[in-house]
Amino acid sequence: MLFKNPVIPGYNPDPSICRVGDDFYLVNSTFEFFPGVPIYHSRNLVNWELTGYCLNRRSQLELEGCRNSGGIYAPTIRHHKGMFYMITTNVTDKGNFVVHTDNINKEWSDPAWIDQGGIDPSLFWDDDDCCYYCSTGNLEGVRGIVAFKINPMTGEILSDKHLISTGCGGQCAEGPHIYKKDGWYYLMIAEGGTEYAHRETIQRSKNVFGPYTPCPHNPIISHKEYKKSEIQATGHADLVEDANGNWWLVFLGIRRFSHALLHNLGRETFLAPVTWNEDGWPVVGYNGNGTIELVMDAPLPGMNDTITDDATGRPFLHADHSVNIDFHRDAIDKRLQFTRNPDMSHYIYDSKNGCLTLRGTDITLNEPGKSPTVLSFKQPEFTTSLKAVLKIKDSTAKRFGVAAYYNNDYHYEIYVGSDENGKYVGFYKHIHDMGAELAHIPISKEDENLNLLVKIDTDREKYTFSYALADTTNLDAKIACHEIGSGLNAGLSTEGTRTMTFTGTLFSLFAENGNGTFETGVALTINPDVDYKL
Ligand code: 6LW
Repeated sequence: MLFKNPVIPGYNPDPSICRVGDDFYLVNSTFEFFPGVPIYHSRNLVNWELTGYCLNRRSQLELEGCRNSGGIYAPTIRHHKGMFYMITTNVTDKGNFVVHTDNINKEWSDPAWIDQGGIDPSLFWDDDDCCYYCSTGNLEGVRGIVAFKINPMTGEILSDKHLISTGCGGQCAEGPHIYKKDGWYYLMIAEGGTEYAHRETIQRSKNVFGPYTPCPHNPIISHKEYKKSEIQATGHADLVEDANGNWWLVFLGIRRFSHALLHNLGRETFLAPVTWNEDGWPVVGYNGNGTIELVMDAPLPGMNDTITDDATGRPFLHADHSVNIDFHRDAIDKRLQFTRNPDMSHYIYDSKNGCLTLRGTDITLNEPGKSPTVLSFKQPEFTTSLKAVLKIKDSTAKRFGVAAYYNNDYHYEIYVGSDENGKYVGFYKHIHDMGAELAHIPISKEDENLNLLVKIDTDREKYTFSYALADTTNLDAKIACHEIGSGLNAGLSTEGTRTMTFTGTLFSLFAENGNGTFETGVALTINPDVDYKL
């Protein structure tokens, strides 16, 4: 069955996966965004639904003063004897912690903090039900992967700490996971750092604390020598076996939007089939060299209900990554996340009338380390069209609108502005420490009774912003829009950020210094990707 990577596109890094019966659950890191650690569910590993978050209370996730890309680093999700566990790191709070629940669709526990530094914690249960912890760490001055026995409910350390690996030759050994198969303990880790040298290696031992022997064909996945591929920086992986006995690897990767070594969609979640060779070592994909492709063919599990043949007549399991946020639904769409901990009094959701009013404060999009009034969802593809409707009448905000938003240093936005001369349509770009309003189009008193229909069209080069003044709340209204400005993908790319960041571009509804109301919802369609030569 053919499928297309990434299977969870857009800023969904550091994936970890577990299986319960025919159900797969996958989590990602979320850094300064709240709620934290999304839970995606699937039965075929290609169609994924966001069902909720592990960390949806401030008592679980304190992000006060969190720097850009601080907060929640890589998580691990595991299931053992009826209990789900998620272990991760809040680098802005007290470090490594574990939460648990016996119902993944209900609340998770408050954190059990673990007295171990480092990042990328993981859990492994042995056949005797003993639970082991591993993460990056520093033992007696040696950096590497640290492991010990743990009580996964309380975080209590139950054994000495062991340095079980310093990696298989790469720098930055991280993202460790331990598995047991055919009597061997397998230790899989990411090396090389999460950029273009990223790769995944595996080792094995007859003892959980080692010594471990490296796989002869390490790295098991790497694109660091596959420069012509659009996919780069593959690594930070997790292994899972499906109910049919087939094995799979989920891992992060990036997609370059052009020949340049730049990416704006963030690190995304990819999938590849795994087979075990006659020597008991995993082989990822089928290129024979640890590389993968955007479209792959593999024996997918579960209900393959959305199958259409591709141009050559081969069965292809498609996934729909369009986004339709409807303000008439009972609760705010789960895909909308806040920047750091929100003051919920600033978000007035009116499902009866199908509108969302944002109460802007003096914290603007440019403000570092704070929680502006903003709600964001992840940009899933290069070629998209977004539509939203802003209610001009009765708005009091100095600015409210829609942004292509990476963080407070990098964003482009179209908005209804208000100044001493009245209301206007504005377009603003902010990159590094430079920001400017590049369009300021007055709205007449009469037109203030109309709504502002805004559009953002994206491709592999730029974000194009346009608008129309219209007496409609219909997102599909066929109304000619006027282009007001554009901004390059390069200005919102991770490689261009002035501090090391790990996130990706979002589409964001925001308000500053007063209220602004959005009507109906937000629609994002995915357009055909152009033929491009990297
Ligand atoms: C993640 C770690 C990493 O926890 O980046 O560079 C961190 N490697 O594996 C954030 O994704």
